[in-house]
Amino acid sequence: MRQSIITAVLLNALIARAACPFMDGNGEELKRRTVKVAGDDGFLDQFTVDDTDVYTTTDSGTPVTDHNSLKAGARGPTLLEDFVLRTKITRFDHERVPERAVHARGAAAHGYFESYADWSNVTAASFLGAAQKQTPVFLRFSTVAGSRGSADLARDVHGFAVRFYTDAGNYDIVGNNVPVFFLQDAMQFPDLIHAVKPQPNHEMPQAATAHDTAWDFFSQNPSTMHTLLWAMSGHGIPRSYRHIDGFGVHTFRFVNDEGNSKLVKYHFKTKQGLASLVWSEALTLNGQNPDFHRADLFEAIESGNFPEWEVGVQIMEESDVLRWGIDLLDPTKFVPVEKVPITPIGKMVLNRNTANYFAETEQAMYSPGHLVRGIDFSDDPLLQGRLFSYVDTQLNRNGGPNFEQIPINRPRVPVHNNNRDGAGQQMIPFNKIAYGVNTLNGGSPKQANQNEGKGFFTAPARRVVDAAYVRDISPTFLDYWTQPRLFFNSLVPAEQQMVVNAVRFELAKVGSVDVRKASIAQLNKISNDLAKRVALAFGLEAPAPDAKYYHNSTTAGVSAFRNPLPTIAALKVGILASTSSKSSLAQAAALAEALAAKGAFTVIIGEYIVDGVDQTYAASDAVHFDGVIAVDGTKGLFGLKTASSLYPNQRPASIIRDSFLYGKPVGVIGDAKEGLSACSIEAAPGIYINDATYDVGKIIDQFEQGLKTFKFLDRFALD
Ligand code: HDE
Repeated sequence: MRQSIITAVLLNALIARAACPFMDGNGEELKRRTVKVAGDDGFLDQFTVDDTDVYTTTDSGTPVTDHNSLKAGARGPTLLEDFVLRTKITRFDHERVPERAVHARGAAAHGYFESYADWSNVTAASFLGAAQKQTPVFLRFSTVAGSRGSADLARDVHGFAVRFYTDAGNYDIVGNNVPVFFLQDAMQFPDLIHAVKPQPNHEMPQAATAHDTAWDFFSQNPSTMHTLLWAMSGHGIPRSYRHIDGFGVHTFRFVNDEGNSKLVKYHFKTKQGLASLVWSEALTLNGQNPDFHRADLFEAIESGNFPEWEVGVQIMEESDVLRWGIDLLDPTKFVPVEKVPITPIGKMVLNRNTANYFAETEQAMYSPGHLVRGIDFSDDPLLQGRLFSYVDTQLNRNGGPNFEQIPINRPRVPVHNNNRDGAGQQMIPFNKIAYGVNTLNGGSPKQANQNEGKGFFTAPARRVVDAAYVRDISPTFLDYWTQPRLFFNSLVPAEQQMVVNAVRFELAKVGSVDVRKASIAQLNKISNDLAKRVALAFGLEAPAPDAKYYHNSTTAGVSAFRNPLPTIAALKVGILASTSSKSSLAQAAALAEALAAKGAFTVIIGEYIVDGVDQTYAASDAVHFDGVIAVDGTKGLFGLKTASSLYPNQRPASIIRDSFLYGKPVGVIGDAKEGLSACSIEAAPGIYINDATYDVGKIIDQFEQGLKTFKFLDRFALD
């Protein structure tokens, strides 16, 4: 069963385990792994429960047989007395907590951050205080608009929430996979979310901005334009969570022990490379495998392919706040790397899956207000609003104030203060003196200061200017179009086309012609080319240039398609074979082994499952793979007249055709060339045609390059 994945696992020699990670096999997966991985301080182990070889008990610990309720006679009524039944059913009735109001759908993993150096010259943050210092992290990825049960490939901005369990308290960077946000003021957040969530009359559409209210909001609130373009590009439909970057978005401060502060912006650069899917693939995947992203993350980590990010900061002076014609307090702008390069400060590795989704992922309660000494906020009005919202939302989700005591939320340091009681209090405060200032407990818990207790402190350089109270927006926030244009200019042409196509798709689902026109008017302020191409799809007159913000500048690092991937680790290759040909299965096995040696996952597909076949054609589709190779001996599968009851008509050919259409590498060996002919595919970049007397090494090298190219963009039409 799935030997190829096993091979990758064994090669990595990190976790010896059996078979597919989604199958419980011989029961090993049911137990929490005891092998310690780097950065795991074992803190959560004290809270884990192992149900192996024990008796069932009630919640209060009484052993019971709970398979039958207590009845008055075998066929009589169930008795109210049955406390076992009542508590079991009651517990079940209360299993759910409210899902997150936004970012409800997500997945998470544990890992560690390792500092590259002692950064105490710029920050007093202890987790950055020494080279190679490791700090446990918990990273949750998410989409924004969809509910908890929605599909992973919804086109959306992606959450990238990192908790550092530092030795000076928890520090959360609750970021996204794009460096900017839709809004500049927290006051508008409920409006944005009401507009993008399913419409209130019929609760449709789920997890999509392709509807009237979303685009009405976008077109009437131009601060959304920049993030909207990122979401419409490849960044909105990433290949996996492993293939996205993360950003802190807001400007924060680093403060050192002397009280000197710098402005900083966080970047988490994926070491797997940026990779994105195309929209038709995403649409199919949402039906075929709505768990595609969480499965990828889980499988990669289980097999020892630990995803990694380089963590960096753009470091700026306090006086730089308006220096580059952008206001660093405005979260709809990023600082181009040409202005301020990114200083790498450490690396972050995810190396451990959760043991329990609810206990860990669902109960993880992040907050930008989880801050540690050495770091400080900025006056970004969106950030300021977030500082209120997150705690409030946790109170709602958890039903009380003790959510910080849930294992996944507990800091790794002792908590001492005079906060008391509340639903679900887990601790037994020993001290009867729950107030300060006191004398009866020697003044304890004492107040830390900078020297004693290493207390948190606000950057001394922070100042408020003498100004009247206003409900207003800063004039330095008002250019909404220059940076989206910078982003659009910096994409490769096929990627620009993807943005055009995405907007065409979304606006096609918008019923209001006025909303369409208003949206195109906004796009026209960014780029006349973009606006004209969108207008074309709706038979609307091409708008005249609205050129005030037009420019030809570009910036590096924002395209998801410009660079080949550095690694093919944990990418998945479908190998099309035939159960009717022993030699085809042997060839498939040899290819699988060679690809596994390069870290790729492989799935050998056959008409039915026999030894050497991992999956049937009936359960396979091009969207499951990053590339496909059809081996010699499969010719008979591709002819138009070769219907089989074992799989839908033409499935083997459609895997090849769709892989081609989605821009994936396609290899054929020997008579599998028939598969290309059946789909009218001719020789082209990323199409690898090999004779029956093939050389495994050559095919694998070609195919590795193909996988790294990831998308062969010349297959997509431009207009
Ligand atoms: Fe959030 N956001 N947000 N947000 N956000 C939440 O908090 C909110 C914003 C982000 O994996 C909620 O615990 C307001 C920016 C992520 O658990 C809620 C505003 C950025 C996550 C909330 C913003 C984010 C959330 C819902 C504007 C990127 C998921 C559940 C003032 C920098 C965290 C929760 C996880 C979650 C409010 C804007 C990222 C309702 C009011 C900007 C990654 O409190």
